[in-house]
Amino acid sequence: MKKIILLFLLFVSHYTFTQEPFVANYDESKVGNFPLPNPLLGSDGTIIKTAKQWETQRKYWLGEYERIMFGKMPKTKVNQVSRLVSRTVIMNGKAVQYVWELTFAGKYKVSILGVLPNSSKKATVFLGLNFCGNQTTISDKNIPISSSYVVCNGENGYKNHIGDEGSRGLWASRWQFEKLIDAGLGSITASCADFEEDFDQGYKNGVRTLLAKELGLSAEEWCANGAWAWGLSRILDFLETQKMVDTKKVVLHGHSRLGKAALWAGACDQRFAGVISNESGEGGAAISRRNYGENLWRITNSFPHWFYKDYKKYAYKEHELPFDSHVLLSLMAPRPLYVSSAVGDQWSDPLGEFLGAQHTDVVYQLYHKEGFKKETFPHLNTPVGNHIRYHIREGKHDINEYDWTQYIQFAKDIFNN
Ligand code: GTR
Repeated sequence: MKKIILLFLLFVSHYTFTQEPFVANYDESKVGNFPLPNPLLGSDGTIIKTAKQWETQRKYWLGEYERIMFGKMPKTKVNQVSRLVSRTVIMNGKAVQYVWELTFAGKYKVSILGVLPNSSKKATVFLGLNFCGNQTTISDKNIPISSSYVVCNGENGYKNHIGDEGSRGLWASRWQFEKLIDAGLGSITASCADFEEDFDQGYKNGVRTLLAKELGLSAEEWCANGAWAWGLSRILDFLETQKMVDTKKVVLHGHSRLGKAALWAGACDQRFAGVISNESGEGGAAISRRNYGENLWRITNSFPHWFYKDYKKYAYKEHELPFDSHVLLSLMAPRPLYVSSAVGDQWSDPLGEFLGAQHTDVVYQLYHKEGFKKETFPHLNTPVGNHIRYHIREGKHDINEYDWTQYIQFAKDIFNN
């Protein structure tokens, strides 16, 4: 009987706690103190002093991120075969649109879209996942419509979270392909849902389940962000087999939840030449120890599948985390890093994102890369920094033409072309 009463009480307290409405703080005076862990502090208490020592230290941090936040990144390679599905000259001859199909372990299929300059020169490209299917990024009938469950719904083009003909080109403004092509740059994308559908049971149809045996990891040992990041690296593996992309010049990018995935991919895979986090917020570029906007409790309750199961234990105990977002961002060093925010997206904590980037400075300094320490939080629409760059633009949570204008400039600056 006692046991039953105890279980009942546990259930009630759990229910009451999770049902409590979350009220985000937007008052800077209530943010509190948030001393940050030193990325250079080694597990044996010594301070890392050289870039060489940092290579060992970054492995330590990767291990901590795997242990607490993202779970394991598979080490085993799975057989991967590609097939060209279509090649179409578009934009009045300026660009070539490719659709490829990747098959993993002879059974698991993913659709990749490439929009590249129509040139014999290897292209510098941006690589990022999309939310709602490749067909939403550009209106072209040659792009297969994704049949996966996506977060888009209730708008034209979706029924029960599945896209139809009406979804073609719906999110083209987030991709700005023609602008990239006019700048001599290309873009590669795939739907995040091809690796894992974005809901708490999505893992059952995704790589975490259907390739578990081949990858040697069970679904619970990692998370949706892990599956998405893994996918980004597999797309890079594929690009390395193609002659039209310069795989030394692949810049990772991601918006919002997919910005978190891009950061984890960039941390795990140093082949990516640069990384852009567009409004990645909590669990991405924003400092979790700051009580502002979305917090760790809220994100791990709303989206438990995004993170490894242990991450939620740090809800309201962020100060006990061995790291904060500046450590994740430091794992991009010495590569160029761009963090961006929007003033209408206070939920993502713009100042927290800026500070995340700023506190990577000690690590970038090890590589004698211009740090970000001297920068102060900028005015709207005024990018600051060089090798590490940041902007906050006007407008809402989105990735738009203004952002892409900056990212194009960033790519031109880092690759000198
Ligand atoms: C929100 C979530 C954010 C962000 C966003 C998005 O609901 O709280 O952390 O990831 O979704 O991906 O659009």
